[in-house]
This record gives sequence, C-alpha cells and structure tokens, in this order.
Amino acid sequence: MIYLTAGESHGPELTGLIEGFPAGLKLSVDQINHKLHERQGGYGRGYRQKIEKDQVIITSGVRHGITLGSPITLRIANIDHSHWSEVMKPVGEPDPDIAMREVKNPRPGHADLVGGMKYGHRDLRNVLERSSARETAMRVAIGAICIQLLNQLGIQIAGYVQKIGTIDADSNQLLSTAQIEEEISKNDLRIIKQDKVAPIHELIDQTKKDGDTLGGVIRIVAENVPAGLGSYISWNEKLDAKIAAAVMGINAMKGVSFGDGFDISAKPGSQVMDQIYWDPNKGWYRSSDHLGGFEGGMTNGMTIIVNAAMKPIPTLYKPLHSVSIDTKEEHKASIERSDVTAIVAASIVIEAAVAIELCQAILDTFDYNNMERLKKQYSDYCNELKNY
Ligand code: EPS
Repeated sequence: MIYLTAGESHGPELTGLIEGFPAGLKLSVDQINHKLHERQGGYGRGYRQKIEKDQVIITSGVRHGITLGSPITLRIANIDHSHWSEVMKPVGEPDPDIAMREVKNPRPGHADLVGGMKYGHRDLRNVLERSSARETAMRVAIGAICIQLLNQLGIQIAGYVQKIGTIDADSNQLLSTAQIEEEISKNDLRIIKQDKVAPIHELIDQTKKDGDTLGGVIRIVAENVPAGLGSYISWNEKLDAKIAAAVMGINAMKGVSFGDGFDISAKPGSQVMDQIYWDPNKGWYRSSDHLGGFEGGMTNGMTIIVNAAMKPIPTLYKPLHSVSIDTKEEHKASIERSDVTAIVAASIVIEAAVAIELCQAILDTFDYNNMERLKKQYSDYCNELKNY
C-alpha cells in the first residue's frame, strides 16, 4: 500500500490517494467522518475549527460501500477557502486590487524561513500553506480506513494525551484500548485522569492570555497485534523504525519512543527485558511490556506502545524575534491565527499514523488483493504462531 496527500491549508480542498488496498472491505464513511470530527475537537483549538466541518468524499476505488482493490481517492473540502478564494486560487493571475496576504516575517519554529530558502519563495505563504497541520486531516481519513481493516483482523488501537505542558495526566498503568476509550470520552482533553482536567483547562486559558502555546506527550496503544510484523533482516524492514518515521512526519513532533521510552536507558537489563513464558492455552507471552511490543524491529505479540513528544505550536500571539526576508530589518514574527495547543488533535493524527504503518506491514506480509483471502492467511498465521 502506498498513499499520498495533497492540498494547501486555505486552498480549495485536501486530496488523498491510497493504492494497494485490498478489495472486499466494507467501508464505513461514518467512521471516517467520526475520526475527522474528533481531530477537530479538543480544548485549546483556535477559531479555524469553528469554520471547518471536515467530511470525506470518496470519488474512486469504492463501489456501493465496498473497496474494489483499485486506487481510492479521498477529498476533504476547506470551507475556509471561500474567504481565500482570490489569494489561494490554483489558476489565473492574482487580482491586483486584492491584497495577497503575503508573509515576509518568518516564525521561529515553523517551516517558513527554511522552506522559503529551499524553494526560492519570496512570499512565505507558499510555504506555510502546505506546512500547516491542516494536511493532517487527510492522514486521519486514510488512517481511519486502515483502522477499519485492522479491526476486521481483531486489532484494536487507541490514543490519548499523557501530558500537556508540565501536567502529567496519565495513570501510569498499561490500560486496554477499551479502558482508554472510556476514560478519554469523559473529557475534552483525551486524558485519563479526570482530576487533571480543571488544572489543564486553567493552564491552557492562562497560556492563551499570555499569547503563548503548549506542547505535550501522546501515547498510542495497539493490542492483539501478532508477533512477526516487520523484520530484523535489514534496517529498512524494521517496523518500529517505520512507525517512528511516520510519527516524526507529523507536524510539530520532536520525539518518539516505545514502551517505557527513554527511562529504560537508566535501568539495568534485568528490569527492562520482557521475560518469556509459554502457556498451552495462550501460547507464547511475556510478563511485562517495557519494550512496547517490539524486539529486533518486529512485533513480539505484546501490546504496541508508542509515545510521541510534540513541541508547542510555533505561531505565537506574542510573537518572537524575526527578520524580514525583504528588508532584512528586525521584526516580530508574523501572527497567523493559531491554536494554543493542538495536542488533542495530534493524538488522533498519531493514532492514524500508527494504524497506517501497521496496516502497511500486514499488507506487506499477506496477500493484499482480497480481504477474505487476507483474513484467512492472517488467521492461519496466528494459529501457526500459537503452536510454534
Ligand atoms: C495552522 C494554523 C491554523 C490551524 C491549522 C494549522 O490554521 P488557520 O491559520 O487557518 O487558523 O487551525 O490547523 C488546521 C487548519 C487543522 O485543520 O488542523 C498552522 O499554521 O499549522
């Protein structure tokens, strides 16, 4: 399976293309739209999300709700484009009577300056329109399709926010995806500990008043994943490496770890390795999951645990020091409308990224042409592992 996304933040629409997806999956458009809706939510989001109402339109590769095996094309309209139709029209000369809302003062931490240097743009809007996290809506739509395939195989995936700024809202226990879903549905921060909701709201409100922004840490958990996805044979076959790359490919991510993460580096090996057991009913299993479900770049049958650190959003209402790309005079960075934090949205996006990589690994391992054949091969493989 390969996938591509296209689209500028204030252009007409986002487009996605998936190729190499099996025929015969009954697709729920409601489930895709539900994920898109979740990505738009969360405390700390800005005004843009009041304008948009993300809904997917499928224009190929699906017939009467069933995937055909042919390329799937997805579209999500940018409703805000109506306010930018002249500034962001894909074809035709710019109207000389309309201000093009050029951006000349790059924002530290955003792609603005380096993107301008690399592509030779003199209007940094040409960079920020594509580097905007608006694009992640399409990755969530693609991820939602992959989640439906994973669910058909019995794999469940869920994500939540562990920390916002300095506030830790995790229970510090390995929760099942069902427990995670239950807890995060009770608040608008997708956190586990309900008593942290009020202090985090206060933190976000205060940060907004200060014209500042916040980052955080996200955890994704995938359960019932069989051992042996990915491979130790070559570095570029390691599935944890592919997941790390996909997570780092999401706007504002600065770190990825698995299981107990960076903490394991300080512990002796006896406290880090997940010891091996066998039971006639369960087959092979481990008594712990410090390594987050990966050994040798392969899934080991334990729950997959991926952690991601997000930097604070670089667009500040109290802007930082910058320099005009035209006059070279000192300026404050451009103020673009922004969120105080998008950590809640990012948890949906990272869940999608992990789901896409797991789906891809499965389609690389089994016959991906037809869903029923895939299911049969997958089930035979799981039985074989149990009896190894
Ligand atoms: C973003 C700036 C804001 C965010 C946007 C990402 O957009 P706008 O400038 O239109 O207010 O809302 O995120 C989304 C549009 C989205 O759907 O997530 C940025 O500069 O990265």
